Amino acid sequence: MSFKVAIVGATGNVGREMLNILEERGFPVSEVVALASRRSQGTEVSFGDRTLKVKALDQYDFSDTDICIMSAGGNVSKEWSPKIGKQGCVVIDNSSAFRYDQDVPLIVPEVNPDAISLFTRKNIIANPNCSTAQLVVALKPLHDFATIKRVVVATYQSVSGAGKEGMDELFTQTRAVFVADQVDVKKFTKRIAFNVIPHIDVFLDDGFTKEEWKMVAETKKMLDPKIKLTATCVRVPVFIGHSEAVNIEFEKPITAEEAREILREAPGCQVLDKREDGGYITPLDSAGEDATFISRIREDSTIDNGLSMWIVSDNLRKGAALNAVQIAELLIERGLIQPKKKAA
Ligand code: 11C
Repeated sequence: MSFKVAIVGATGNVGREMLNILEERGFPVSEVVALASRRSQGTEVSFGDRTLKVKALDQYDFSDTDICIMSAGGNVSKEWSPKIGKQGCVVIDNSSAFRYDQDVPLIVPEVNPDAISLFTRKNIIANPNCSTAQLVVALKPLHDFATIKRVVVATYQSVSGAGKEGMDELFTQTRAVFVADQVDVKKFTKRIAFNVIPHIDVFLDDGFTKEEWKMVAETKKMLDPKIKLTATCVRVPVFIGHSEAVNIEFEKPITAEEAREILREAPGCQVLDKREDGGYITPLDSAGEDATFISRIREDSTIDNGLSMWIVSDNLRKGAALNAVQIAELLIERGLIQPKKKAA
């Protein structure tokens, strides 16, 4: 059984990673179609050892396509996902456009796989924000053991979360600091090279940013609406890999050693926690990896049943492309999708 898969936003950071991951994991494809805006039509992207020519999204007919994985931003998704879904093609959307819609499941397969069956309402499944995806992968097994009451998280998010332009800006500014008089600021609100910026996405009325709000809303939707969470999201001059310093208050007692053991066995998690020089994960180490890495697990004696830890993952993979492909795999595993075209 194999499926016709379309990738929308195939020329972007996440779109290219989606193509890599489909190939790496041997996803059962009968055909892969790379789509983007008309501006990118004809651009070449790689799928394994094949080269795909990008086609224009607005000229493509989805009626014989089984799965569409979208990574083209919220506005494109708002316009196109419902139309594609109505053509009987299941949309897995990486944008925030439908994440908070109660008729659209928001899925991290290690966390809430059973919620996926709801997708039939709109034929759309949402992929979470990268900073939430890695957080809930690590929180879920701990919540099952000791019930989380409250989470305080500070993120250290790489520039690739802001797309190729974000990566280009870090590169260009870093070089300009050494070789040019002028350092231009375009994508971010202040210089990112040799700096950190406590601002991701737009400001909301209460002083939090939308990125911070997303972490709250998405954790509640996927893991447990009773969990209280507060976040400070910060952009750092790192190309790939989001890091998070996390403090968790539980209802029941849990020791650092118990947490370490639980996380060692948990799907999608990898514990790297030696209390010695270099015995922890950094974003650089996480780039290109699938796991959510957990380090620096320790008891917080300033609260009852408290733990602190450091969680890092490749934001383009588990935070985006890998999770989207895992959702497609889950649809197949559960028999929730059949190819429109039967193999000859
Ligand atoms: C960032 N987390 O690092 C964002 C990117 O809602 O899917 C992803 C935004 C989203 O800038």
